[in-house]
Amino acid sequence: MSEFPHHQAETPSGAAGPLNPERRQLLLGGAGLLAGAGLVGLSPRAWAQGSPLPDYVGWKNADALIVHSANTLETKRDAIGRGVLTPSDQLFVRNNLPAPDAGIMQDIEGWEVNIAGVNHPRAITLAELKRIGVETVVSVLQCSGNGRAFFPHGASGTPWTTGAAGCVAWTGVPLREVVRELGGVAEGMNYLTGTGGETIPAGLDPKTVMVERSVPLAALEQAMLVWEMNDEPLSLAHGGPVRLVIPGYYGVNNVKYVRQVAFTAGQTDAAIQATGYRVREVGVSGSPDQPSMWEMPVKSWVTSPLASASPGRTLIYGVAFGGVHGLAGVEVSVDGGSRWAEARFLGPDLGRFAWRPFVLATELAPGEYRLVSRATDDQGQVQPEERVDNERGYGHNGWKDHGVTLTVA
Ligand SMILES: Nc1nc2c(c(=O)[nH]1)N[C@H]1C(S)=C(S)[C@@H](COP(=O)(O)O)O[C@H]1N2
Ligand SMILES: [Mo]
Repeated sequence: MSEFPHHQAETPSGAAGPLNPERRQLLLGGAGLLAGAGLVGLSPRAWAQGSPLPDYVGWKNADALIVHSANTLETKRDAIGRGVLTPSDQLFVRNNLPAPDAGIMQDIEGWEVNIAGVNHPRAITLAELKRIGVETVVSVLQCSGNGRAFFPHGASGTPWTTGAAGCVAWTGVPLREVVRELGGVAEGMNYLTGTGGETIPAGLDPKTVMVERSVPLAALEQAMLVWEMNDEPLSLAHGGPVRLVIPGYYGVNNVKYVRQVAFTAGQTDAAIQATGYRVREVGVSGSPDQPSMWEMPVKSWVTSPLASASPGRTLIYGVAFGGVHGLAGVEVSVDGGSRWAEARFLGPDLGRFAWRPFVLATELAPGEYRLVSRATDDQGQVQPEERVDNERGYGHNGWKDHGVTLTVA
């Protein structure tokens, strides 16, 4: 991926396109203000005065969300709910770059995804994708940094606790069907590389900020190009018109506003891949030889009750998932992990990549309790007790830190 392919939205001359000169001027107009903040606010999204949410996520349920920044919204721990799917208006949002202008949603059927590294490469519109095939897959969407707030070294990045995760239904076409249409993957390709459709502000080296992620070619088995989330057209906030979804993989690999999917021999040299999202010891910088945030491991946490309860019968709720593997079971402890009881799943099993709400009914006398949960995947891998400390606070699935202290009185 040596070149920076042109943005599909540059082509239309629509007034609201991201590259419309006036609009662009507007976006960059605030750059001086942000210069000291580095990449934090390349171009802030509009945010109506007094409104609890930025405009592009104005349709969300503000009561369910913690607004870390205009580009970073977390679902409150008690807002996950007990349903099998996370309501769209409560799902977290994470943008490394500001979301593209809403103008890209004006002609969603005409949105083009360039497919490269196949035997017959070409650009393909959403209208065409919809004619190739369709499937609905339920998967957990979880940011690599979910649980970062529990790392004691103060890892830099958003201090997510549990709410940079949700479980949603994606509808789209399996990428392998698109690839078959285009003659199959070209020889010698080892990775699937997706490129996001954000406009890169002028004057910046695209490689330093662009969202371009490579995953091992094996992920083609489950990769999808999706246009619906929870049975509704994919919103701009969640990557519309078209998003690359890799069920079982961390959030960052699920490239929003995808404008290119390329099969490549090596991984992209974009910073977000080469040095970002790399697991390494505290104090060490990122480099391509370190593990990348790809497949998600087994994880669970309690969602209710979170602080207090009345004595007597208590229902303890939570969510559990196997990540890239299926989920086998989940246990709950009310004494910080000394004794465990098997919890019961709530609602239907929506497949290998979905999470499952769970519940355990128990009797609690007045006192203080430490509620923890521990899931096991279908490969027999058990959620570990401890986190693995690492520089950026990635991949925390340790059950101990995710516990809650409950006062029964
Ligand atoms: N194009 C693009 N895709 C992206 C991102 C982004 O900034 N731009 N952020 C990634 C990260 S880090 C995460 S955790 C998820 C968040 O998905 P959501 O905003 O739909 O919850 O999107 C991923 N895909
Ligand atoms: Mo993320």
